[in-house]
Amino acid sequence: MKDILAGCRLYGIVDMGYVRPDEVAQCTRRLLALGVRVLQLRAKGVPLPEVLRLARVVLPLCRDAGALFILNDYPEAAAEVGAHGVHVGQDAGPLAAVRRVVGEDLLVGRSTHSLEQVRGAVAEQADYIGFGPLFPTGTKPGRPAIGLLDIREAHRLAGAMPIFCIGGVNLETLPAVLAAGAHRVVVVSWLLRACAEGRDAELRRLLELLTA
Ligand code: TZP
Repeated sequence: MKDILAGCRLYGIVDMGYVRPDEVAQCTRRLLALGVRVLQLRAKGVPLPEVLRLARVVLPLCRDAGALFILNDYPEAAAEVGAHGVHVGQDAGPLAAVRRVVGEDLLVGRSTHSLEQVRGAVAEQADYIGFGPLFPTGTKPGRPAIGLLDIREAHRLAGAMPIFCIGGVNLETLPAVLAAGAHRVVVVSWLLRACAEGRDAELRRLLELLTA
């Protein structure tokens, strides 16, 4: 699992803020067909039984594609459905407590929004971190953007721990994000829209930029 994580340049999220429940399977298949090999289900505000149901739709598709399935926010549910990992925010408490719930085999990712939080995630031995939001984003409304200036230092602090830069990343902003030192990104709204609208040339270009 760690090899897939380390080799991943594009982390995709099936975000229920953008995807209708009846579109989840198709959306997952599109992201996987594009080559996404780390895929998260993010279902903020969705009742737990429905989160479990959706997770059981996405997980086998990921498994068949050799991709990692990460559940956002619900360690117990991640363990219950047999996800490859769980992703938690700063409000989830110590990662040691999360690991006690999910066990040693699941990957644990942490959102970070500052260099201080990166240091914290390194000390807690997260398996990977998200770092952002780099730009203001409608996916996390009201969350202040942290900009690009700390990306290089975040990588220095994180050493071998994979960092996925997130927040307002799209075809237009990606060159600046990469030039600022990012190696890996999470793209949420732009990717979901581009996949749904079949903007294949733009999607190819995004992948080219990431793998160049
Ligand atoms: N965490 C920090 S920014 C963000 C999350 C989940 C949302 C990023 O979404 P988008 O649509 O790619 O800006």
